[in-house]
Amino acid sequence: MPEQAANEPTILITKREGYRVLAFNRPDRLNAFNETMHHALRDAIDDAEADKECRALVLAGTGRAFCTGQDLNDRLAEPGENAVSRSTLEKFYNPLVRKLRTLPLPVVAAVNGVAAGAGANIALACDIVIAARSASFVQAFARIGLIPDSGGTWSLPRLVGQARARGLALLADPLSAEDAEKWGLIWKVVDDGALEDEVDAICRRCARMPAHGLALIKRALDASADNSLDRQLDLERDLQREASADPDYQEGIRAFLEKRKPNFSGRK
Ligand code: T3D
Repeated sequence: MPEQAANEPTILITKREGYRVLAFNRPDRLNAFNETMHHALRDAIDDAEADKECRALVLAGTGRAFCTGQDLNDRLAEPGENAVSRSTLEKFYNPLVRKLRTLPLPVVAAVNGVAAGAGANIALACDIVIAARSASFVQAFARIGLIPDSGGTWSLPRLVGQARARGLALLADPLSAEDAEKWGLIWKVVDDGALEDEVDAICRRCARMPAHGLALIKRALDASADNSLDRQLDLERDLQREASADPDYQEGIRAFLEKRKPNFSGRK
């Protein structure tokens, strides 16, 4: 594959009606992250969040990969030097995962091809993960002496249980999209040619739903990972009060009783 031009954007932004697609765009490196791409992604997410017309966000990859995590070309250290002391975890990966989880709109990972290293765990940090049948997920870290990061050690056991999380992390074998769906790691696998349409349909649907309600659902589900049932019940009470104070709730009820489609008010 020809070397990518230096001035080529590392994140391609496509604005669609009601949502945005942010595509990793370093295909010659299977969309591995360099600093420029980290900055571009952070700016693109902030920009999408600020745009109240944007009701869902998609992360995707150009070329044959979704994203393969850190660009390892930037990680060869001199003898005696600690490559990870220069690591971008604190600066980029951790804030990115926190941002995806707390963003007040649904984030969809459209996994078009291999998702490896931090690329796999960034996909898993999204709210809905849809993968093309030819895609795969690789916790590649153990192959190079690292541990799963970008939330992998947190999300994997919660999604697939300890036995499978340990197998994936320690053996670093690729998991096919079909198995990822069977294991409950992702929402859905679709034929390669159907990925874009499937993601488009989901985002359009999200864009018509009660925006504040969806944001509160994300908050409740995220908090549940660390809460007792007792604390979660209290949180549900509080968030339900907040949800029901939103005009969208009344619109939802009216539309149901009048047997018509609701017309929700959007992000405020
Ligand atoms: O340092 C810190 O800040 C800590 C943070 C760490 C976060 C991380 O993500 S660590 C994990 C980094 N990622 C990996 O270890 C994955 C590396 N890639 C692979 O293992 C394989 O490429 C895949 C299994 C994903 C796919 O294999 P395959 O055979 O389909 O493709 P390939 O031939 O290996 O890759 C194609 C090209 O992409 C190749 O370049 P070339 O030979 O055509 O010039 C390859 O070097 C390049 N590439 C793929 N992944 C990366 C990469 N180049 C740099 N960094 C990559 N991550």
